[in-house]
Amino acid sequence: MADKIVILTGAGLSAESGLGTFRDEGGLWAQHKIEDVATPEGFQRNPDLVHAFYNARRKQAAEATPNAAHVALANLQEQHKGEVVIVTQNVDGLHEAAGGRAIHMHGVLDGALCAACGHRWPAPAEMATGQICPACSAPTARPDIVWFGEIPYHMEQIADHLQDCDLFVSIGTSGQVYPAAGFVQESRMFGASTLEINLERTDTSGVFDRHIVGPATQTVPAWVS
Ligand code: BV8
Repeated sequence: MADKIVILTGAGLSAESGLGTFRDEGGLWAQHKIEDVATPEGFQRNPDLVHAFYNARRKQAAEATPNAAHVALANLQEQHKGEVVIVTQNVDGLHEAAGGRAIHMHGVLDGALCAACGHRWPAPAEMATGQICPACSAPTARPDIVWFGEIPYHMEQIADHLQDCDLFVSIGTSGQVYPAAGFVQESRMFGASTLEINLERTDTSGVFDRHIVGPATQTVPAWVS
């Protein structure tokens, strides 16, 4: 197994924990238009709808348990002699629930953010329009989620990891959302070998050196062992 590994995870990793993916049949985006629930404009237009969307997902995530793939990745972080960095697009907190640690580039469902002063605090189970920020008292609480058109978190830290990893692994992501979808190319530029683990081939499969196809709860433990 390579020395330093960077692993990008997406919604497919949590699918077998019962959490919906975005672009699969009947996925989250089939039920809602992206621009209505995952953009700052959508939040401005209809904050009640966006809070309802994230309240439902926060409740579902709180009731979900990590699956064998999350546990296998946490074990890899524990046991691998080199460094294992997980960068996740997921906001469900299941990497931590499995005992792992991840860089959350798209935010977290259990976080609240003040749109006025930038203060962050643990989100209540139900967020609502006009909720007061505990730091500046403005009625500007929003989910601490990175929406389309917003800059993902920790991008400099992620770029550093991509530059010095030996192996880049993408697990359970369709590779359609940037900048995450570009990480494979970035790591290749610095000499990393690349592996895609996914239920099926994706639009970016051609860029990867290797592929393992199948459900994450089978493919990830097998790859880690
Ligand atoms: C940015 C919020 C600039 C969190 C999300 C035009 C206008 C504005 C922007 C753009 C534009 N054109 C392009 C852009 C950039 C845009 C973008 O990429 N758009 C796409 C649609 C073209 N990106 C942005 O706006 C980003 N910001 O670019 O800022 C910038 C950037 C860098 C530096 C400076 C400035 C912000 C992107 C973040 C948006 N927020 N969601 C939430 O609600 O959860 S994105 C959303 O998609 C989720 O975060 C999700 O994680 C992410 C990716 O989806 P996937 O995880 O891949 O899920 P998906 O359903 O697609 O695929 C699941 C896969 O799993 C499938 O392949 C399936 O086969 C597989 N699978 C299923 N079951 C299993 C499985 N695999 C294994 N086992 C199973 N059992």
